[in-house]
This record gives sequence, structure tokens and C-alpha cells, in this order.
Amino acid sequence: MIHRGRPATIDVPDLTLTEYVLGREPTDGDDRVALVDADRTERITYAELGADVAAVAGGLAALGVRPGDVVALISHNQPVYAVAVHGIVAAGAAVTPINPAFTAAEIAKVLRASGASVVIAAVPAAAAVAEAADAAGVAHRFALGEHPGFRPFAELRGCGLAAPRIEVDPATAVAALPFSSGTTGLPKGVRLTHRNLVANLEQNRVGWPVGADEVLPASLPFFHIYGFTIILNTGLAARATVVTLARFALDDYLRMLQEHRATRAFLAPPVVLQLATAPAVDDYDLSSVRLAVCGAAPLDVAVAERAEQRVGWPIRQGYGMTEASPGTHQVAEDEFATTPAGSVGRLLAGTDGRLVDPATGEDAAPGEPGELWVRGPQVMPGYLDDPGATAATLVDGWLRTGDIARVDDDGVFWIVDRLKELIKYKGYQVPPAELEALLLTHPDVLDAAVVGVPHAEGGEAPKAFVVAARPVGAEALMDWVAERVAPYKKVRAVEFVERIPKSPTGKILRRELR
Ligand code: AYL
Repeated sequence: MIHRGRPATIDVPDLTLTEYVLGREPTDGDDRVALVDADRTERITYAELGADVAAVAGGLAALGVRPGDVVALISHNQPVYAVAVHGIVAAGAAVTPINPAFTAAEIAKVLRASGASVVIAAVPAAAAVAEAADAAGVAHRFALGEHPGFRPFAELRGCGLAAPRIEVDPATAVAALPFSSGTTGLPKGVRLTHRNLVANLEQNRVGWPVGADEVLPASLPFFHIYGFTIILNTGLAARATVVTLARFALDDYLRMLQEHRATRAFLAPPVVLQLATAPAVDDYDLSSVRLAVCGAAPLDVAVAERAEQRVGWPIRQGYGMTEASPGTHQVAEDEFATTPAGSVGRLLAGTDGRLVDPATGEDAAPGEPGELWVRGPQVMPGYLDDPGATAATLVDGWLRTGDIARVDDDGVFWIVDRLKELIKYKGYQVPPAELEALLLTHPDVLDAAVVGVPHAEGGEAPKAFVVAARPVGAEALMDWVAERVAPYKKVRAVEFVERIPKSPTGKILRRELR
């Protein structure tokens, strides 16, 4: 049975992402604030944004960047992030967003896999980026500020060149190339076309329209698809004001909501947990916020209800994945009161869904849970350079989500379990295969398997099962991993075992370990 979104179809404007977000009309004369950081040290108006994006696109084109090229952007949230994203996209290139907490080795992997020809880095990440760019052979380096060995991004922004006239087909050209491990294995480049991203912005707008007078607090990172589409590009396309927070700390976040009079909130489950429990919540006036969305990992209903009581606004879920730009489900604003906090709402406009019995590959019986498959204009055409992973993930035009869902008679969905091996720590993707491969390079490790286990703050955290060649301490092993991965990927528990349970074909039996 195929479930349909509300409405079942949607018209997707035939525009590039930047044309859609910034408008085809010039923004000069629009002096309203597009972006400001929480401390009000950097502010960009819509007029400046339009002019700066054009200049950056012109500067990148002068450097030789052409449609089909990839530019890496490695930064925490700050107003200039939007100038970089749309400068890259307006040059016809794809932006590959990278977490600035990555180690040099992790950054180098993404630079190599994406084929980036230019990197743009925030200053705190610049040392690691320089090492990674050396290793990956990326010659063009810009810093969002000043850093030795990097040209200042201000040179591009102030170059005075006009945006190039580019020939890109929004339906096929890639605008963003985020990395995701999807349902299995190592992170892969997710090819999101202009049309995918424009479609998702349109789809979200149907049930969740943001007005030009709104203030959107951006505490979730723009390098993750949630921050990229649902906050940054949604806010700019609406001509609202986006307020950036460089890194999440509860007090800074609450102060931002209060001082900037934020109109809605974008949450992930660990933030909801803090809103439910931290005493600081009572010290701030949060009355400007009307409603909040939560996504990226399962939300505990009791925690959500406690948070709602304390903050005074309703919290309802959105759901999706990087491969779907990311939204596929959302509780529409006008259904907040009638949809329980545990539900992810309905399929978005123009999105189809099915529930498939993972054992048989047939549709699940009515009323029964099954693996959620989704289809719509926001779904990627495939991974970069990985036909095997693409074929395993996209089946007859359907995206297999690797999540188990159920749906009620009215078309309202619940995510009830995760089938895929992916671990989510604070909503961030931790691919077990990456930690397993790393552990196997440790001289004392013969075999290893990593699974997600419940974790108070993170929701879920990686635990390693290890077959040791000789006695080695759990703490020592965890420290060794911690030196080699971004903090959110840390292994947080170790258990030594005699052997790793595997199928006859050598596949790790994670369910048994869990
Ligand atoms: P990725 N409940 C349970 N699990 C979820 C939820 C949710 N509401 N949202 C995302 N996930 C899990 O690529 C699920 O396993 O994109 C899914 O396959 O980092 C995986 O996270 C995808 O992880 C919004 C607001 C989407 C946020 C998002 C998050 C996208 C995360 C739509 O409106």
C-alpha cells in the first residue's frame, strides 16, 4: 500500500538553490538583517548577502571553479557561512559541508572522496584543514578570517567581480554533497541536486510556513543537513532573520532565544532533555517562541512533555535523512494540537511512503510496522562514485530509510525502531564501520564490532566489542580512539569478548551483540 503526502503532488520551481533561496530579483535596497550572530558582532543584510554571494561566485570562477566542481566548507555556524554556501553554489559548484571538529585525517578523507578543489575553513579548524589539504592535495585555501597559509575569504567577498553566467540544469546538477553512511557502511557523498533541495524547501513550507518577520535561532550546525535546509535555507528563503550560535551551550542558547526574540525553535533530543531538566530554563523569558520542531533521533515523549511544560511552547517532530534533503515527514503547524509528541506527523507534500516487511520484502500487513521506504522530488539521485551503495539504498525509485515505522489509519507516522547499523549520538551520525576499521588498526586488536547502546545525554553511544590479541585496558583503548576521531564519535564503552558473532558470509550480527 502506498501512502501519499498532503497534498499528494507539489510543483518544484525550476531554479537553482541560490536562485530559489535568494530570489531571482536583486536584493539591493533590502536592508533587513538576513543573518546575525548571537553576540551581535557580525551582521549581514539581505542587500549585502546578495552582493557578497555574487562576488564570491565571481571570485571562485576567476580561480577556475566550474559547474561540476566541489568546494569544501568547514565551519561552525556564523553569518558568513551563508555567503560561502551560496557563493559556491552560484559559481555552479557543489558545497561539501564538513564538521569543524573533525581531525585532520577525517577531513582529508572527505576532501579526497569529494574531489574538492578549494577549501574554505573557519579559523579554529584551519590547522587541521591545512594538514588535510596537504594530504589530499587541495591547493586553494581560504580562511573565514586570517590564518597563515590561507588567503582571507574577505578577498573573494570583496573582489568586486560579478557572478558568472552558469549553465546548470537544476534537475541534475549537484548543489550539495554532504556525507552520510546511510543504511550501512562508511560515509558516502550524498548527491543532492538543486531540485532536491528546492523541492524540500517548498515541501516544508506547505505545512510549516515561516514568515519574513520571524527570527530563527540556528544552534544546530549548518554542516548537518538539518541546519543546512531546515534552518539556514528555510530562513533565508522566507527573508526571515537567522541568528547563529557557534556552539551549543544551554545558557548561550536560552539567552539567544530571549535577546533576539526567536519565533520558533529547532531542537534535537539532547536539547529537549536539557530543556526538561536544567534549572537555567526558568531564568529566561522564552515567550517569543511559538513552537518547536525536534528531529534527528528518537524523542522520548515523557521528556518532551516535561520540556513543553517548562518552556511553554509545543514541541512536535520532523523526520528525514540526509539522502532526502532531509525532510520526508513533519507535523504540520495546524496539526500540532491534534498530533501526539511521539509521532513524526504525515508525509510531506509530494512524498510517497510504504512500509515493507524486512523479512519478506513485501508490504507489511495493514497496521503492522515495517521498514519505511519513501519517494519524492527531495530524494537524492544516488551516492557519489558508489553504484553498489546506491543500488542497495534506492530500489525502483524508493529510498530505503533503514528505519522501522508504523502508520495509523489517518496517515500519521511513528518511527519505532532502527534497522540499520547507524548509531546516533546527540543526533549526529556515528557509522560503526568507521570505528571498527579504526579499531582493527590497533596493534592489540584482533577483531572488533561496534553497536549503539543507550546513553543518558547522547541518546545512544558507541560501544565496542573487542577480541584482544594481548591484554589491553578498556580506558587505554577508548583514549586511543578518542585521539583519532571527532569527539562525538568516541567509543564510550568497551567489552572484551572471545569472538565476534558473524553470519556465514562474515557479516557482524549486531542484534546479538546488542
Ligand atoms: P541524518 N525520530 C527518530 N529517528 C529520527 C528522527 C525522528 N524524528 N529524525 C531522524 N531520525 C534518524 O541523515 C533516523 O534513523 O538526517 C534517520 O534515518 O543525520 C536518521 O536519523 C537520519 O539521519 C526535520 C528535522 C529531518 C530534522 C531532520 C533530521 C535529519 C537527520 C527533518 O524536519
